[in-house]
This record gives sequence, structure tokens and C-alpha cells, in this order.
Amino acid sequence: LDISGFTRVRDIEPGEAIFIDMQGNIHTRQCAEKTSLTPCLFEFVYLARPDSIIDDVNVHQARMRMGVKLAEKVQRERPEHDIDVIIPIPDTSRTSALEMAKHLNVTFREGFIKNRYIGRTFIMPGQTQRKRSVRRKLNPIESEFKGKVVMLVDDSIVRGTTSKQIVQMARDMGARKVYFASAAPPVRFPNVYGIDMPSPTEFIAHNRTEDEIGEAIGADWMLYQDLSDLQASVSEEHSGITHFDSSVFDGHYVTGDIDELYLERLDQKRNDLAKVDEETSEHADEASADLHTKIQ
Ligand code: PIN
Repeated sequence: LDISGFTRVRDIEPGEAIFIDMQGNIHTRQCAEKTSLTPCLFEFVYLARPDSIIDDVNVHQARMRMGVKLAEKVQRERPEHDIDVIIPIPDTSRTSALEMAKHLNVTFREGFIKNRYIGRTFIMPGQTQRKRSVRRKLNPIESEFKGKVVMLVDDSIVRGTTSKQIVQMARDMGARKVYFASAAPPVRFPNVYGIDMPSPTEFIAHNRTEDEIGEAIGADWMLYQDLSDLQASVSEEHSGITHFDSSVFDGHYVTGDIDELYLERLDQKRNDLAKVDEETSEHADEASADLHTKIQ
């Protein structure tokens, strides 16, 4: 909105509806009886633009704090760590990775160059196309990996398919050890509030511990952000936020109306849609791929 010359007045309250009529008059109304401020935590991790301000919290700064918290976790878990270089997986994780490196006093380097002519992987229908495109999308710079202990940083791991390929790329480039940090905790539960995610059985975290996830993506050390640290990264700037929707991480659904049956039905529906997705993918071109806005 600021790009278009608007100024920010205030956030819309939970349960509030705003209607602007043709004369530009603003009408607002509280439409829910019982409300609570529970912002979506995943917005801050990845979905929101870094130049957004949500509920008075600057998304860019929240991501910076996520990087500091990751660095603190490294210091807690391995104070004598041997990381030579911290490399972000473009683009979202850059903000966290840079702060993490600064806080640990470790070199930060760009190691993957994003091919700007290729569509974002998550809009590609069908797993095969998605797999193929990661290598085409990110090209590693060999000199940043050769003989080094590298810590790769991503904002989150969902399916883990791209993470696995990226770890392999780092090894192919001659990295001595490959560590992997995620600015968000493991994604384990489906989202029912508007983010179209794969079925939970497709999550790499499904039935795996954090160490097992590390093994599955081929990393020598897997470092996940703690949920409490992620929440603090956001709420430190706005003490009025005491609760988040963090259901994808902890399975707690704030609306209180989500049960096993609901989740099963949702999964079934997604699987049916996925089948259609796979069938149409063979003939899909970039334009129709846009219709499948899925998060990986
Ligand atoms: C991509 C942000 N981010 C990258 C989205 C990949 C999970 N994926 C979530 C990591 S960008 S996977 O920065 O906006 O370009 O775990 O499903 O393989």
C-alpha cells in the first residue's frame, strides 16, 4: 500500500469487517462475538513480504530476530562449532541467515544463484516437474563450498524434497560437511486456515524426529528453530500478541472446531485434487501452472 502512496492507519481487529462505499466512506463493524488476536505465525516465517507490517510487527525485523535465535541455539548446542560459512537458500531465508552469521561472527556468503527466468517451484504442478526445476532454479557457486563446513539456512522445511537436493548440491560442490538450519520448527500438521499445503503424510517431518529429518535430507547436523523462539521473534515487537496460530507446528487449532474427522476429509479432498494435478501436469504450461498455487 505504501508503494501506491497510502499511509497505514491501523490494523483490522480480529472479527472486524470493513466496507468502503463508492463515495469513499468507511464503515466498520465488529462481526464476531468472541474474538482474540491470534496472528498466523507462518506469515512471518515465509508468506508475508519482508516489507510488510502485520499487527504492528515489522516482518523484516522479525526474520532478523529469527536468525539471532538460531545463532543462540547453535551457541547452546555446539559452542565449539566448526561452521566456516553460512549460506542462505534464496530468497526468504537471507534476512535470518545474515543475522545468524553476524551473531556467530561467521562469514556469510551467497552460494546459490537463483535463475530469475524460472517460475517459483511451488507453482509447478506435479512432483516430477517440481523436482527437476530445483536444479534449474538454483545454481551453486563451487568456490563457496569446496573444502568448507557449510551451514545452509532456509525459512522452513515442508516436503523436504528441495532441501534434500540442495544438500546434495552442496556436497557435489565439495563441501566437507553440510549443516542445515530451518528458521521455523518442523511443519507437522495441516493448515486449515487458508494455506494450501501438501498432505501431512508428505511432510518430511511425518513420523520423524528432528535428527531423523536431518538424516533424510542428508545433512550432517539439523538445526530447527524452537517454537517458543519463533514466537518470541515476532511477539518481542508487540507484547500485545500473546497467542499465535501455530497449528502447522503444534497441531493446536485456535478455532477449537477441528477434529480428526475434519482433517481426514480435508486430506482426502487434497489427494483427489492432487490426482487431477498430476494428470493435467503433462499438458500444463506456465499459464495454467499459475492456477496451482501451492506451498511446498
Ligand atoms: C521460498 C521459501 N521457502 C523455501 C518455502 C521446501 C520448503 N520451502 C518453503 C523452502 S522463497 S521443501 O524464498 O520464497 O523463494 O521443504 O518442501 O522442500
